[in-house]
Amino acid sequence: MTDTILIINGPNLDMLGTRQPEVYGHDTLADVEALCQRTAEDEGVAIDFRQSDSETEIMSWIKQGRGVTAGLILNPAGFTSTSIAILDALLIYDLPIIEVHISPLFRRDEFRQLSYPSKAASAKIEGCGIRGYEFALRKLAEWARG
Ligand code: DHK
Repeated sequence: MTDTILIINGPNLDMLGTRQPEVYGHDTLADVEALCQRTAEDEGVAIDFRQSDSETEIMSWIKQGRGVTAGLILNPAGFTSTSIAILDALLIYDLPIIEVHISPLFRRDEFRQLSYPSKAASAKIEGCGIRGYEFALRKLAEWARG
């Protein structure tokens, strides 16, 4: 059994740190990766950390992760409320998935409330800032250990 947790970040998350810091904070995507790397080392797992603006690429990564990773952290970002195709890829993935959002979607725009990925997720963390990735990684590591 692999001990690699796949972490996929959706569109515009490459701009963390400069993008609406009042909503997403000042940490960059490199800071998120460093936090995940430290957490992974602490938990004794490996990570495969990625970002893409492409729905096609995200679907491919999810499907390629099937059977060769132990779990998935997904921040679907702007695809959250639009992509049935990503939901279908997540249903194919067939391993534990935690959906993460940096901001508290529950008190943001109405159009952000619908999440297709949630229908395939085991858990969802939102509004904890980038620490949400750490919490998700610790939970997936716990599940991977059985
Ligand atoms: C990130 C985005 O890019 C938005 O499209 C989502 C999410 C919220 C976040 O909070 O991480 O609506």
